[in-house]
Amino acid sequence: MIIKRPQDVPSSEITPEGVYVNRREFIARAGAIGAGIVATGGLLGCSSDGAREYTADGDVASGPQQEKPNSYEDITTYNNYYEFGGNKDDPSNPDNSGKFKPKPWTVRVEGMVKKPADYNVDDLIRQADLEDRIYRLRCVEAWSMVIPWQGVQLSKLIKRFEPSPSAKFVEFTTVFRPSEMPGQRTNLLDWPYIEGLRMDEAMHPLTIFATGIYGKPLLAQNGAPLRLVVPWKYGFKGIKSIVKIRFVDKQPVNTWQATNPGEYGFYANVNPTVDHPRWTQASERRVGQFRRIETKMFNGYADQVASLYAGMDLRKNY
Ligand SMILES: Nc1nc2c(c(=O)[nH]1)N[C@H]1C(S)=C(S)[C@@H](COP(=O)(O)O)O[C@H]1N2
Ligand SMILES: [Mo]
Repeated sequence: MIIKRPQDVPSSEITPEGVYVNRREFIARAGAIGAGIVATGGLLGCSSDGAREYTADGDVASGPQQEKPNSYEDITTYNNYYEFGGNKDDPSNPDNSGKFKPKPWTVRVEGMVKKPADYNVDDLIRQADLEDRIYRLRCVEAWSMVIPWQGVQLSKLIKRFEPSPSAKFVEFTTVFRPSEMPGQRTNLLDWPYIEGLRMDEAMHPLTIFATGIYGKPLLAQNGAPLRLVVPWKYGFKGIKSIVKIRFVDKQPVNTWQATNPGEYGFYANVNPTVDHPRWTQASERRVGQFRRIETKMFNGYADQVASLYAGMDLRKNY
């Protein structure tokens, strides 16, 4: 069971005015809001499928897979978001992401679907249940973080869009705004960034669209206002600042696969037995710690997702 946010908290209170305008002020205010949430207790959930209770210090209060979440500072300053630059500290630098406007935001739903439309992101999220979940993010360069996300199960949104039976995959696209995203004025990648999931992966209860971290709205560097989180996959599947969801019958070509197919595939399941050509995937370093830890199959979510890949050769389908 997941304890939900009270329905009577308007999203205008969860997302304070001016949040994205002045980052320093936002962090100060969000800190106060975050402490408030911890003090009231009821807003943070504990569940069997991902969500955990955490304290103001980030300690996990209970749960079988308890892991200490990374600090808000780590999560918001060590990022991959090439639209804001190629270094880990580029996306949080206001020189790169300070012009980005995540409000208002529209998501276009199209393709093989009964209810194609432009959906306002606040309406979309308000109508779904916002849940708190702690997931490990595993990046392909063998680092990881544990992040307390807020988000909605993607399956709940997809059901509302009513995909047709011929839709076998979902393709996601990041916003293209070179005037707000300096990386898009370079050829670091082919823009816009694209990702894809098989329909059953998109419908899996662990897959969420995240809108917040530690009870605070997502900052630009983490993919504001809406990004994908697929906890058993490598980090690059977690496409940020999504503006388009397309239902298709053919496997989409994702950006990293198009850029370097020998190194990055479509599935990107965390797999300690299949090394990346340039580095081991058998162990990882948690950001903020020095010791390396053993990487678990499917990032530790094997009991919940291994059946999705029964009979597939995971060396070929990397
Ligand atoms: N649009 C877009 N989405 C993206 C990326 C990117 O460069 N552009 N980087 C990906 C990679 S490689 C990782 S590891 C995660 C990092 O998410 P975080 O910065 O919130 O931890 O975002 C993914 N989503
Ligand atoms: Mo990554």
